[in-house]
Amino acid sequence: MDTLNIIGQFAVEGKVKEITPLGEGFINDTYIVRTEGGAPDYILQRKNHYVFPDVPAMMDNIVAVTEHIKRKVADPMRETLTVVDTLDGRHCLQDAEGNWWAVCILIPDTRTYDTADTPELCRQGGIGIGRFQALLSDFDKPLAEVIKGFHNIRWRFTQWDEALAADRAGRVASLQEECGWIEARRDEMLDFWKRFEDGIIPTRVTHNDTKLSNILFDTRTGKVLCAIDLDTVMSSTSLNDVGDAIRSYANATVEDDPQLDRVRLRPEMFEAYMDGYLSERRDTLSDSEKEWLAFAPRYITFEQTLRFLMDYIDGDRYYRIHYPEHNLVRTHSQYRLLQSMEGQYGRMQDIVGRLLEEE
Ligand code: GN1
Ligand code: MG
Repeated sequence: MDTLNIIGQFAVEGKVKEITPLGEGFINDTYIVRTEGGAPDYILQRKNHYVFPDVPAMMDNIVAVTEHIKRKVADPMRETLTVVDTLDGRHCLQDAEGNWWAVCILIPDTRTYDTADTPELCRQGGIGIGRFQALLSDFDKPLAEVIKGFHNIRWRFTQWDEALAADRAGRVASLQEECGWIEARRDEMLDFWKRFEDGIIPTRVTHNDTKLSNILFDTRTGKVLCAIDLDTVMSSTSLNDVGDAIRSYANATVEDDPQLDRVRLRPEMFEAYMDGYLSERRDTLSDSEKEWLAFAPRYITFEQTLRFLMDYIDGDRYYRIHYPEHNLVRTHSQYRLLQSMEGQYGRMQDIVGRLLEEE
């Protein structure tokens, strides 16, 4: 694939100097495009159209949301992403092989993190997502559902039941213990989700992939700048954004650590994240959202355990793997984190309760 040819079809400034792969997404392929002179550098992405069946609709979501944010912030070129259109004015491009490509401006003097080493970093991350949600609280255009039932556990259980019945990779028989972890929590998780379906927990514009590495920090101030990777921006519950963030910020290790004694929820990181989040959202959360805040990390960590295990059962079709048992290792590691959250649930509820009382 000729990335130089692809970038040439977008309305970028300056002459391209080099194009290098960036990072390790599970889903998309990402490149940094460096240009000569004073022109900006860019991020070029090949969007995974198996995961995102309608890439143009996804890009319409991203443009609508980023334009809304730009109208409200002090520094619109740094406080959200800027999508670069093609020369003929589209938000993405399909190449001859059917791949979809999109470009945005690389925001200079920024960095991301893979693990949170300090409570201050967690607090900043909480501010980042809290602010993101707050900036979009008056967004009223419909958003496309870019991935059906993304954080909808009822839909995930439908997929799960199908995956077990199909047993595509012939692995189910050897996974009885792991399947039991999922089944034991089915009712509890559906019970939570029903509150969202019934409208008790409100629908909001949410990011849906709030792990630490999707937040950009300003290297000059050390403060949070904005949420990136807006592929999954959709209408859902705010709680999922908090839960997914805690899943990564508060874990003492990476999400696929095979050494399970390193996996645990760090309450001080949970507290710091919640403190930052609530500083932006305290006044706008509904009572039902407040009530379920401490449960949210359990919900998303459960869902992630299910998704990793389901992909292993399916024969590793969704997540990029780096070794044959990778999805099973991810499953065990996420399950250990879930157990750690369950064990500390009372403490997590106390922390949230205390923070909500503070002004
Ligand atoms: C995927 O590719 P990435 O890192 O943005 C996934 C998330 C998972 C995450 C697990 C669209 O995100 O939902 O939480 O992997 N994104 C999609 O690390 O499925
Ligand atoms: Mg993502």
